[in-house]
Amino acid sequence: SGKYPIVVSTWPFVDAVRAAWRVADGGFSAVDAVVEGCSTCEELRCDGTVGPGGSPDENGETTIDALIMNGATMEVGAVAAMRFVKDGIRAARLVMQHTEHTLLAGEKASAFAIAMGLPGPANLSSAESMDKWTKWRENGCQPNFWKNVVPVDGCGPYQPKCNMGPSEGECPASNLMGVTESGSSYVGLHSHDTISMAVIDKMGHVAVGTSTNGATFKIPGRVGDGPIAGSSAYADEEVGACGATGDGDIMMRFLPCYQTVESMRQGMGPELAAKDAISRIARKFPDFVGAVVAINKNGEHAGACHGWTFKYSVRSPEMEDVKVFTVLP
Ligand code: SD4
Repeated sequence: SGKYPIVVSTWPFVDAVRAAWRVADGGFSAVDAVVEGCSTCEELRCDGTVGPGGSPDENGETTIDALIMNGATMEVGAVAAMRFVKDGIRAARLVMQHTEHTLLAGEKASAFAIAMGLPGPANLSSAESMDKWTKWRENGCQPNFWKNVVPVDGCGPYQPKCNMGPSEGECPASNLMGVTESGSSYVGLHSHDTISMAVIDKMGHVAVGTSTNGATFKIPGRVGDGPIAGSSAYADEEVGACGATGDGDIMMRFLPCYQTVESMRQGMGPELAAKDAISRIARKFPDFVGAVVAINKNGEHAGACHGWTFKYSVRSPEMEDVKVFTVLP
């Protein structure tokens, strides 16, 4: 029918959506279009938080989390905490298309991608990422992602504020010894965005992909929601697809994209399904910041968000160019 192809992406990543649209409009598969769209954002370093040279971790290193899912076959490929290869979404596709695995992590994810022909080993740091990191250290290393610890020299290493053995339960307030409670803070969240993109191709096949540097100044080793199927993205071409962005540490506990797609399967429209998935998280974590965008097989799309204003981009046959939609919390 005339309603396909359709491309939907988190944020105003207009160039990425255009790139995916050209591929899908040319008759190529949803998977190809998703790879083209997400890798465009990696090359452009969208928002300074996707691709090489983006958000550094506490050690100043930039890593990549990426995922691709084929909603026709339910195959998934993903890479987590990949440090030496710039092409996150292409590495994820290699995992999906050439292995029986779903997720490769760390240095071995880089080694796999290089062995399969992607350029590397490459340094993912840039002048911008090192500058961000230097400023963060000069400003006392806030915000960070620790709770109940004492920084030994102001920027780590860190020690537990109290012993939390199995019988001791929660860290008692009396043991906090006057140390400023920074808690886990997401003040910097607006500077770490994810591209999560869904495509329905001309044949009606659906795919999704995600690529991100994860959370800015994360603890090294942290893996976010980016490479987790059902969390940052999900596609089932019987129903539709979903992409997510935001505070992945919390969102990945709720699999909001799986929730959204399953709600659409049960008959909810994209808007209700997206809102329901977000409100399930907000009920438990009222301070969380995040958003999902959903699309069903009729081409209806909607977003829902909490804690920030969300924007998503769409290109469909009835549009002249990419349109950006704004969603209020
Ligand atoms: C993460 N979800 O790693 C990503 C970051 C993000 O907007 O999307 N921020 O938690």
